[in-house]
Amino acid sequence: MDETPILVEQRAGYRVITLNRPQRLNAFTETMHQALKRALVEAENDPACRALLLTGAGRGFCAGQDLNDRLSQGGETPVLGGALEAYYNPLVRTLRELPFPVVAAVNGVAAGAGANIALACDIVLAAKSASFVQAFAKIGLVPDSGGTWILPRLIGPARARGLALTGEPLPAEKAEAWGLIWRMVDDGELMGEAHKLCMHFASGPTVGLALIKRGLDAAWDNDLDSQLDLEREFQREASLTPDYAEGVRAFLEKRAPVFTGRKAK
Ligand code: T3D
Repeated sequence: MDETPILVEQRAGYRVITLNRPQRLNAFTETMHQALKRALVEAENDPACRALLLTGAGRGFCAGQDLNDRLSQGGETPVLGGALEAYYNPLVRTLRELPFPVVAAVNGVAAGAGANIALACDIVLAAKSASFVQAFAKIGLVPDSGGTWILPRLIGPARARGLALTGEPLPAEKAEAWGLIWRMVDDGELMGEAHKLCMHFASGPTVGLALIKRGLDAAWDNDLDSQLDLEREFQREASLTPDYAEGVRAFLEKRAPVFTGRKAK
């Protein structure tokens, strides 16, 4: 079943990574983590890659950790700190830090770490039939993969607590209404919309977009003064890119800009 736990497709200017263990709703195994890690490193090292689309095969997005690998064996209970350190935490950090936008196309249920990995992406599009489940409490665990950090920031402490403590599924429509995700779309439109967004980003001012990601992430912890300083630095960096010059020229010439995504010389 695990021969190709991750599918990678190269498109013009972006890559599509599909979690591919549909029989288990794309739950994570170690092999799948390793394959995903390789795919992300390759995407990051490819200068032609200017956006990433992450989705799931079959009827689910991802059901988190594959619990078959967590059955206690011979009375030995698995201790999980190591798996977070080795796989889940680096994955979330990588998704946040990739120097281009990451779009999650949540095609079905996203549960446990699967929900929080989706929420770690820059833009979350969800099919109408999708749902987000903080399944952890149902098996005696705590939200991981950044869940305890991102949920209260996105939807406020009361809703974050409700979702985390009950493990109740949150349908896509409500997720959109609560501000957990960017947009819900009809099931049949999900992949088309996700590709459209990636194509847009693939011809965008990539360095500027990467700085936007970093600026917004830093803002969670900064006071206004520090954030203003950071904006000054990032704006200086963005203004040195050829895309800024092109953006201004295109505006004044009343035409669409042609961004290359190149760094400043
Ligand atoms: O361990 C560590 O390294 C620490 C890190 C932990 C991170 C985590 O993610 S912990 C949380 C793990 N995930 C869960 O607890 C979710 C478990 N799954 C579910 O609660 C439900 O499957 C869903 C709510 C996601 C979907 O429900 P439903 O009714 O749509 O589907 P289903 O029938 O339950 O699942 C379909 C199949 O996928 C089924 O297999 P079967 O019976 O057809 O052979 C089911 O067993 C399998 N499946 C779903 N989730 C998992 C799974 N198999 C293994 N692990 C799973 N997580």
